[in-house]
Amino acid sequence: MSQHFGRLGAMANGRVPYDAAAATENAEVVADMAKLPWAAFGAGTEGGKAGPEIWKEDAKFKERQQKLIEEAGKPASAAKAGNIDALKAQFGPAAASCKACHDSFRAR
Ligand code: ASC
Repeated sequence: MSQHFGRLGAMANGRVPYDAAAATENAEVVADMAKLPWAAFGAGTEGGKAGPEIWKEDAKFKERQQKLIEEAGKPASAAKAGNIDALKAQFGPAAASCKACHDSFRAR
């Protein structure tokens, strides 16, 4: 996820030239992947890089999931529509939704 989000960010932040096909491809992977991790945090899966708060703060964890799914989906729609300005504007909030969950729930 980080790889694909990073490629998108390089374009959104102008570190590499904007490539519409690459932006769409990477944004779609990000949007799809944002929906996938959650089944891996069920009962009995505690540990690894996941902080113990995940299993103690269920409502907050679910709220962060929904936020990621929502925010990480937007750049894909913008990329498909060829709307670079929207994609640039949406990248920051999508990154913030990654960070919000990591700050609260990633093991330190
Ligand atoms: C990334 C990545 C994250 C997020 C986060 C945003 O590219 O791997 O986890 O962006 O750093 O703040």
